[in-house]
Amino acid sequence: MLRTCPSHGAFEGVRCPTCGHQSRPLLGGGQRTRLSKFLSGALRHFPGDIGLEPDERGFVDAHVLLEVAHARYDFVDEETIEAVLTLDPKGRFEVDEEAGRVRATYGHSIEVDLSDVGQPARPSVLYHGTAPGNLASIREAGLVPMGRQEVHLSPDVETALEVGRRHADRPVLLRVEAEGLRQAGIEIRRRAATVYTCERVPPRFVEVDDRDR
Ligand code: HQG
Repeated sequence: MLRTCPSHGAFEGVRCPTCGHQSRPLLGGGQRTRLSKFLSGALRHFPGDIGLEPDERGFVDAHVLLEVAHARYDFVDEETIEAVLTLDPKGRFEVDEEAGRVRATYGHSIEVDLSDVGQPARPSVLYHGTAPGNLASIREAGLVPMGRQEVHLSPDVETALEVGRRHADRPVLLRVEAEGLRQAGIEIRRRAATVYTCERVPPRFVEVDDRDR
């Protein structure tokens, strides 16, 4: 649930982190999730279908985004959309307030230039959670972007397993030798706090991590 404080705006939790007031509810958990999924889909996968025109870096006009989201869900207004975009727990969205535009920071299937999102990173190891059924093919071809522009990797085991649970109840945990990947000339970028991406991971840098869990 998101709440909002008259003095300090939207916040997550029970009390305003700045003044401690409980203030009023803004958006229920279900509404927040629905809106976040719609915005992610709109910015990553189907902008053209709903009248959005992303520029080459994936930015769309914030007012047009508000209009299409409001047309979809009548609980959406300027305050609710801003709260969902700026308080996203994974940093899925980038809001450029000055220019009045918004983009997704990762996960795209549409072609976009994200070379200025996040920073190049030099982790030694990264993780990836996937469905057991994908394993044979990953052993052969490595990790490839499938429907997206890039391969998505996680900095820790828990996050990777959470990503993997979107695909299977008992996901397989893969360990990616990120250092070797970089030495092979494949750039890794940190797109958001728990999201790293690269163009592909050849099979020699992937191994199953079957630690007890
Ligand atoms: C698999 C979510 C067979 C790959 C998450 C994965 C992430 C292969 C699936 C972000 C393969 C693609 C992305 C190969 C890769 N053969 N299967 N050679 N190579 N795969 O959803 O990484 O919550 O496109 O293992 O948290 O699961 O939406 O990618 O299982 O950060 O913000 O092909 O999306 O973020 O699935 O998830 P996905 P993902 P949000």
